[in-house]
Amino acid sequence: MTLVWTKTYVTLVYSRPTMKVWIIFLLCLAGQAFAASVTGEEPIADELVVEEEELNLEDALEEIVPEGGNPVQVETGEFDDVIEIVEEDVNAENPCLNHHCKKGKVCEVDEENIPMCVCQDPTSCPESVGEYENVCATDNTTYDSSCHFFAHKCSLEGTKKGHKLHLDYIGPCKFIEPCLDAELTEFPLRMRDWLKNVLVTLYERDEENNLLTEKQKLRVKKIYENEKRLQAGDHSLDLLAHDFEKNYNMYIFPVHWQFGQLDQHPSDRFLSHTELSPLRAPLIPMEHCTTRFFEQCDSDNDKYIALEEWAKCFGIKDQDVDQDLVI
Ligand SMILES: [Ca+2]
Ligand SMILES: [Ca+2]
Repeated sequence: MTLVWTKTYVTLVYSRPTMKVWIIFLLCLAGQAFAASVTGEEPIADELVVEEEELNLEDALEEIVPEGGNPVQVETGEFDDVIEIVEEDVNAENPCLNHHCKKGKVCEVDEENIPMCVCQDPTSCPESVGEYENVCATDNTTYDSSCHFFAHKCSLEGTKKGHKLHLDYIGPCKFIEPCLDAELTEFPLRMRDWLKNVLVTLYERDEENNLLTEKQKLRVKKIYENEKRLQAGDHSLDLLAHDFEKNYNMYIFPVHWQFGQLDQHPSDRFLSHTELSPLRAPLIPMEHCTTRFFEQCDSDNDKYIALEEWAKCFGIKDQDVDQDLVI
């Protein structure tokens, strides 16, 4: 029952244009960590290294994160199947040039040369080149790529079935073992520690990259200094639990921070299924408690995770939930 808390960050980059999905998987999995086995299976890092490029965090951030951007929020729009932006047509010859359609749709012009978004034909999606492009949807069906999935979802638009259909996780559908109660209890413990590690690492590497805002840096500075005082090495879950109590304050900001990274479409202090996807989708195949965790997080069962619900899931006390920390 020992977790290996190394700081090896594995960054998975799905670089095909079709899937500009970026799962910047900062899910370092805190190096074999977050997803490290409590049951003795192989560290997930091994599973992660498919045929994709493995980059170190620094390289990946330089390549992917726009200046001033935050890696965890990068390209979350890929999962956003709600927003439709229609910009003014500035090109008379090709009205579709600046007419953006949501995922699953493509632009076509009607008889009067007016652009409109229509469902994409799945056969027009680029062929997937590997399993890592597959996605598993909530209908337990494997789709070749997210393009294929969203095209299919579009074809069901207006139906109950279509409304309920979501991208569940990255990769082909597979058997995900049931999450036991004891494992569910450990999950947030490991996750909040992982969030803290991600923040500390961003802070450490922030000098040139501008990965955090000044406000965020101020918050993380304290955590970073505390972190330095803690001994590096292997930590048992017991120790982590003890550590959490002792260093409770260290976890308050990282939990709020992650919420803010996800709460973008719209930023309303509620996380929809779509907003959670950038975190959930890559995590589910590696962490079998992910789905159950997020389900129970939505304690009032309204399909949205409110900031208060989120904080509670990670053991943050009511009095420490602070909207101002979502920065
Ligand atoms: Ca939201
Ligand atoms: Ca809720």
